[in-house]
Amino acid sequence: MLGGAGRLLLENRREMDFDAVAKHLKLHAHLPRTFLQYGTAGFRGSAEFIHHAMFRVGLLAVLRSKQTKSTIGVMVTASHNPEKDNGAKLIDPLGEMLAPSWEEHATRLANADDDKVQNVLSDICQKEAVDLQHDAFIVIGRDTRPSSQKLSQALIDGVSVLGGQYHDYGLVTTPQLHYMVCCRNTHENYGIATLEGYYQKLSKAFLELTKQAMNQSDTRTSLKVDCANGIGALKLKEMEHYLPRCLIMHIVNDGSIGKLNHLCGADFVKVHQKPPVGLEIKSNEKCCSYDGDADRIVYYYIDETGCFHLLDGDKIATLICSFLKELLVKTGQNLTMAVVQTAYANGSSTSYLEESLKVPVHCAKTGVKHLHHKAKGFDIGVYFEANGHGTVLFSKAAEEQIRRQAKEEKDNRKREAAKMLENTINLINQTVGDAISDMLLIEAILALKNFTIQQWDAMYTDLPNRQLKVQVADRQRIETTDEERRAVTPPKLQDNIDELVTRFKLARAFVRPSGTEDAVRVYAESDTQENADELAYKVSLAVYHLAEGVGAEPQPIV
Ligand code: G16
Repeated sequence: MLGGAGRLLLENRREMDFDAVAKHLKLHAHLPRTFLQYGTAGFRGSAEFIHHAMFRVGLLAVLRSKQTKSTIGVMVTASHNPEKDNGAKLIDPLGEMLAPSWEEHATRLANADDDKVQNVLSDICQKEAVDLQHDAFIVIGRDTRPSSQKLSQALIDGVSVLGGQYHDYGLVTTPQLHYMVCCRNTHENYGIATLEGYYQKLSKAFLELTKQAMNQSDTRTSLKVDCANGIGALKLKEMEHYLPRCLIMHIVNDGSIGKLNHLCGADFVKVHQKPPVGLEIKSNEKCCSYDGDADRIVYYYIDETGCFHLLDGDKIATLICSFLKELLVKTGQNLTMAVVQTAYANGSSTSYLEESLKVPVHCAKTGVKHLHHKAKGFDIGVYFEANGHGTVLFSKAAEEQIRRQAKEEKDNRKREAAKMLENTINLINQTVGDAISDMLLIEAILALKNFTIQQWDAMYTDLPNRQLKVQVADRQRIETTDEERRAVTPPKLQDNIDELVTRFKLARAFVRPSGTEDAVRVYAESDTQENADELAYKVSLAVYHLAEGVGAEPQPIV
């Protein structure tokens, strides 16, 4: 007599059409030259070498969907990476990033030899108690990379060969696909699972929230938006018609001429601390940049002296926190609020949040999945990476409490504040960082506070900082601990960094292997830009020498 697990195995064997899988595997053959890791945000690599992985992601998505009995999403994108790269991000039922145990399955499946794929699939089914008799439904989206359509086809092939049903949303931003997944799995409680539904939900919340500030006929705010020549441009243009005229947006780097992420976009602006090409910037003009799949945003301006000012994820978190805190005080609600940052957070932002705003700050490893997870532990969890990727999470109980107060509160002042909080909740994409939704929230807050970008910037002063990349033979040789703030291997590296840091004022530095690029990232901050640059340079030299650097030795920053 077979037990539950044995019976499931037998039924699964009957359900899985191994012959069809084998036939299709030949069409999407594995090129054994590259090892693919499901990294910080999914698979990333040169588009020519990931075709087989996309087919296998399709297979995996079906298993995950059957196991969770929910719709699963797959976004074809390599986000901030160069145009020649591509990749996939899997989206779990509530619009969150894929669960860590499944990341391991994804890596194993992507790297298995063709003749081992069936074993890996059976093994996953057994370990995760996947019942293949369940239906599977996958939603698919892609960014504007030239390779995305073909890779998305390989993905669909993988879904179909295991009998999964799918809906292809075509060109969408990553956060839009996260939104669709969440809508579908909450019976559209979260929103309507169409682009129209997304635009209407966000624009309605924006209009309601800013009613008070934008009703004054002379209130106009203008913003230059660099869309990194990516999908964000197409989607923002679609959304423009839903937004009030007083929000004047000039969309640049819309993909009509430039190359995706090339000398533009949020990552370029953050790392190089200068404006993107393609954007003419006059002094004190408010500008922002999205990344290639529009899940990150940073703001910036140039002052009268020509000095560039970046308002990154840390500044965004601070602005949002101060706004939410003021509203909470007005409502009289006693809800816990915390901020989650990573090691990249500027030291000044952490001090400001803790000392001036009195909001507790927690540190997580790089990768929104880690921040998201920590932020879920509070009534209101604000999480932002310094690179501009982040959002705000409201616990179910907090959300219900706020919505109830917005409806039933007798005190006018408190009710109005609760309504504003309710509209803030509706405006935020709680599934993941979303450049469009974050931008609208920031614009709403600035309008309501009657703040210019300069006033926002003046909330606190960033410590000068520098980020660099070092090429090494094997970046996995760098192992870290303490939320990536300390290196454990190679030996002596951390001692070296510690010693270097003592030579500079207000200094801090750390190194970590990137999970999206073949490089080791170096971060340093200090009292002056020269010192931050010098410290970053010296730390990169240490990495280069102790972790088998390849190519030319790092050079001083001039
Ligand atoms: C992804 C992740 C982010 C992470 C970034 C860089 O962003 O979603 O959480 O900060 O990669 O990661 P790493 O330093 O490991 O390369 P995106 O916008 O590229 O998807």
